[in-house]
Amino acid sequence: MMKKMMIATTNVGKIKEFKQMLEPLGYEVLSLLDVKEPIDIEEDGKTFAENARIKAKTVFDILHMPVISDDSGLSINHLHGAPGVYSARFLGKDTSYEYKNQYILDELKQAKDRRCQYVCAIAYAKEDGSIHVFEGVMEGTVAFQAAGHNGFGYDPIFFYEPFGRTLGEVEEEQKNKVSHRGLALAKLLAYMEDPSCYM
Ligand code: ITT
Repeated sequence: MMKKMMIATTNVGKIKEFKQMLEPLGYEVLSLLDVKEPIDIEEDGKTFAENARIKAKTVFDILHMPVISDDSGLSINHLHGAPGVYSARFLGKDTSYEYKNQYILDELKQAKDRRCQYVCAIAYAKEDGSIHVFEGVMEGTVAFQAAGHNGFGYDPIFFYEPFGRTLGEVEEEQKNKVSHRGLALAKLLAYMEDPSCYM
């Protein structure tokens, strides 16, 4: 029987990546888009880990089933770590990423330091209600121009040196192997297999 896993997100880009990573391992991936009543989550944490915990706990308390949540974002050195935990809300939640990405490119026109990081905190609410958080970081640079239509969000301007391309230009499978989300999820899967490995 397939094991059900609720991903506490409505972000279709995240849902697609979790499906790609978890379905081959025998999980049936559900998301908040499959839940009838919308669940309102107040993301008022100051860190990715805090927000991931808030999302997992809110959804666990309502659905009473194992939950994985993801809080993630892009931190840009030249912008002193922004947009960071505000990545989804940066310049307005409904503003297009075409606009957000162009804004960042313009801000970094004269920048000497183009380094940036994708950070992902995954929180896992277990059946007993305990919550465990795992983090992954991916180092990159802000590209000089947007390229590619794969992935989501800031991927067209996230240049990953080892690939020599932006994440908008690579297949999702390739991204998942090295991404902040892929790394955090790998830690969670190792924990699920052997909880003593994180004691
Ligand atoms: P949920 O809270 O429903 O999960 P959200 O999009 O609001 O969805 P976050 O608060 O965690 O989620 O914000 C994450 C934002 O960070 C996301 O909307 C993108 O702007 C950016 N981001 C995170 N991971 C990304 C990735 O792999 N590729 C591109 N952008 C990413």
